Amino acid sequence: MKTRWILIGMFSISLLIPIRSSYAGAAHGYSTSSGALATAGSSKLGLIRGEVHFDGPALKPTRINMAADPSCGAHSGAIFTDDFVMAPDGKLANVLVFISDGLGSEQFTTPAEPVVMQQKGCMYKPRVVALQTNQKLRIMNSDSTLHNIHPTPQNNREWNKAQPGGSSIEDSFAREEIAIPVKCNVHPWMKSYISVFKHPYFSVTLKDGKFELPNLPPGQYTLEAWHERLGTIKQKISVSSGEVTTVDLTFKSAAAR
Ligand SMILES: [Cu+2]
Repeated sequence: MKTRWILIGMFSISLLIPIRSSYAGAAHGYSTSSGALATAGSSKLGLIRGEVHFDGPALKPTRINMAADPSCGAHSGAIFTDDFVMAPDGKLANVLVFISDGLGSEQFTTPAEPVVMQQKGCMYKPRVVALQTNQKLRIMNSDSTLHNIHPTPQNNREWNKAQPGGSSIEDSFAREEIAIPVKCNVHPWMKSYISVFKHPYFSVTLKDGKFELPNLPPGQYTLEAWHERLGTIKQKISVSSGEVTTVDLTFKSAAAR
């Protein structure tokens, strides 16, 4: 396969030799409950799998002072934001990886299961959240203190809900939008990002940097990766019938802020 490199500003993506292996879709445990089609005409579905890395020294996270609210709970030692979480080997967490182009007008079912985010120790867990349009987002308050969850979207209805300790609320977003900032009006250090997609082809990395986008119809796609301090990288990628395409993405330290 001929691969094309796209550089966007200071960011780059590296496609290490695309490795193809066969992929059996739902038959091998990739459920289609997310709404993706089980087949695309006579073609078998494909899978994109990879890891996200950062090529420089770890960025310094910001220190948080929670003294204003003692009921945020006992934290051992200094508290830092989780806006840059990297494993010692350079694998990067809290990266949103998604298909941004190539799906055409395909319609996808909204999953019945909610996506859950926690407020615990006056931090959002996870910090980077993704879900489908109109899918329920369940927000738990595991603390004894009052939180106030307040997403500030550009392309969706804004909502702002006070949440007493121990309570849980649900809401949703009707339109696609990447990285809606979320704040708590009570605790100024609390921050998270919610992304909303019309399709199920997205993933947020954990500390192992891994992502997987299963059940993709064969075709040409644009793959994007977003990190709150490193920006966005993009790449064209080709998915073949019944095959796994392996791609590793690397954020460059020059892009950091
Ligand atoms: Cu709060």
